[in-house]
Amino acid sequence: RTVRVLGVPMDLGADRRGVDMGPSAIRYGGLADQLEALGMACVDGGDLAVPRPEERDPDADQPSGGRAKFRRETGEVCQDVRTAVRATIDDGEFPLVLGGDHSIAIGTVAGAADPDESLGIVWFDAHGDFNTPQTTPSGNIHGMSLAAILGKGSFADEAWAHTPAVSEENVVLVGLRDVDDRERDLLNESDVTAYTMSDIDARSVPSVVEEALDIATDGTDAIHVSLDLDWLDPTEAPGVGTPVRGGVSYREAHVAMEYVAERREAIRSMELVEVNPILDDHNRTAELACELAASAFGKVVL
Ligand code: DIR
Ligand code: MN
Ligand code: MN
Ligand code: MN
Repeated sequence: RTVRVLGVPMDLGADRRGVDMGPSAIRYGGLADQLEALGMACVDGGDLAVPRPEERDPDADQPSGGRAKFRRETGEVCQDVRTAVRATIDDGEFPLVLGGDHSIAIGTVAGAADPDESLGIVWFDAHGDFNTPQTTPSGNIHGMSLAAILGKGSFADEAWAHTPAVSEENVVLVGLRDVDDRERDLLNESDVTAYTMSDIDARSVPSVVEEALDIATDGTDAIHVSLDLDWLDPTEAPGVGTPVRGGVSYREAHVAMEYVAERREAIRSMELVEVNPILDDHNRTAELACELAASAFGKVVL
């Protein structure tokens, strides 16, 4: 299989932190070498153009009764991501999208979801990313991207955001430990399945991840895997936009990706997001992202 790497140096979806440098850091971390060592062909599609936040007004063009900073620019970038991901799939290649903040998932999923099919999602994250412009405490779209995909709040009226091919019943969050109050209500009212770190403590990563993959693949044509590096504990992944203590360990992350690899026939697209080189320790978080991608594509010891 040929993997096409698509960089999206996006940092409009959160207060400016340095995740726009994530695609470079992940490339320096040895992504292509890791994938080629598995016998995969790896082509680099380069980076998409993303406007600089300094040259735009975050509060232009806001939804009624809510706030979504850089809404217009985020919509434009996500439409470009959608086009690039769709073209990659149409060419018979596998899209591996490098962030950038997690708002880019709105575009990745829109590109991966064929409108005539159904797409499941497994979303590894410390956060729910389930705010809407009406519930958000920050106005940052990276904390809203999953809600946007599912058409929550005013995203229901935004064609670039809402992807009807994704049903809540086939969406699974894994690793939660930081959820806002109104976000929690929205998540609890939804049909999304959410596994917290407490669930992982009680049941172990293999059991939770296997169940998550069962739910995402149940009756769907394909699945998308979204990996926010803040899913891991900051001791392993310090270089992320919004670190939160109490995440999964190095080994737990690898074993999770090994379970993902067992379903790789069902996986249509994957993304690695929120790597922040400014907070990193000698690029180790980006290197870890490359290693985890290799595990997800089937790297085994023996
Ligand atoms: C917070 C932070 N829930 C927000 N979200 C983050 O701004 O909506 N998502 N960091 O990745
Ligand atoms: Mn996220
Ligand atoms: Mn589409
Ligand atoms: Mn996160």
